[in-house]
Amino acid sequence: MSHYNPLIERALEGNMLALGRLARIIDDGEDGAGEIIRSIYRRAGRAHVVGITGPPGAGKSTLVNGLVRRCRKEGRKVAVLAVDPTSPYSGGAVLGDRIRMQEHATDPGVFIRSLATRGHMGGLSRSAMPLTILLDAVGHDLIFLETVGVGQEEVEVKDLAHTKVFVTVPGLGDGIQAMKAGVLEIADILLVNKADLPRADLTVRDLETMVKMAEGDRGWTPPVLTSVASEDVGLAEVMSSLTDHYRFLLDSDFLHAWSLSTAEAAVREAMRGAAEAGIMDLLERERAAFAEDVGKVSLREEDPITVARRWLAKLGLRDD
Ligand SMILES: Nc1nc2c(ncn2[C@@H]2O[C@H](COP(=O)(O)OP(=O)(O)OP(=O)(O)O)[C@@H](O)[C@H]2O)c(=O)[nH]1
Ligand SMILES: [Mg+2]
Repeated sequence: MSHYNPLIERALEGNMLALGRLARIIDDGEDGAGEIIRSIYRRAGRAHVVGITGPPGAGKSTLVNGLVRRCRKEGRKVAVLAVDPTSPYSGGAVLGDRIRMQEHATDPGVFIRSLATRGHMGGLSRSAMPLTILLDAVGHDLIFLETVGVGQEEVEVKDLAHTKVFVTVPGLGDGIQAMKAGVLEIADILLVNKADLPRADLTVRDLETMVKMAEGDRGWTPPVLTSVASEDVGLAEVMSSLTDHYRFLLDSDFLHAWSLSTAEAAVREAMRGAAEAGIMDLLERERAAFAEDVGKVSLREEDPITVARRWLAKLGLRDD
């Protein structure tokens, strides 16, 4: 039993304030985060997690806003986590996304949060995984993760999202960029947004050619779709492609394999976190003895490796 249980109970009943508080505890990396995950983990596993990745300004937030609107019409509960790697120092919300999503601000069926990456390499904030588990556990049917894809960073989205949508816009060299970033290997849906701009058809053709060339044994050929997110054009097709892909995963072995790999990532991450916390606690408790050893290393009476191993042995992490 965790003393977060009353809060968790209320969040499960649909209380947005309670959910917001739990999300904050997790996002701030407070000690309670682990307790919360332990309490709710078994309830998760029902949400369809969708990654929306693409270059800055491609229209990702506008698209998500439109998709959320559609989901709400069907009565589905939705959550949006937007990751903003461009402002690592803001440590919190991205104003622009808030404004664009304002339409849903008072809707209790929509949970929206912006996360800063806080320097964690890999395109997603470290709290993205536990937050996804929380949002899943309290009954969101769909969870959108919006991330800017520059270079390889978005690849980590694959650990969290069942369905990865790569958004691009008409213009020179888009297709080539997508190839470079290894996007085609992980994208499940390719979307040319801003199809109202010139040369959208060329971009579509480029991508279609590349999809054909990259065809592997995934059992799923990524469709190349077009949209004008700002005019709500093409979003019905995106929505039905999302559903098709999820159904494909459910009907194949891929979901099982995917669950195993995310479970492994979660356990590894939890181990890393626990080991780190154990080390910090130990050094805090035995500060004087540790300072003494550090002194020896600085005087070259001992080497850092030997000293580190001796300290890890106290935690049972090394026995040699
Ligand atoms: N012409 C046109 N403009 C669009 C379309 N979709 C979005 N926009 C505009 O493009 C701009 C950027 O849209 P956002 O939704 O903020 O793009 P984003 O990819 O979320 O941007 P970042 O989060 O900053 O990476 C806004 O001014 C939108 O109104 C579209 O289909 N056509
Ligand atoms: Mg955005």
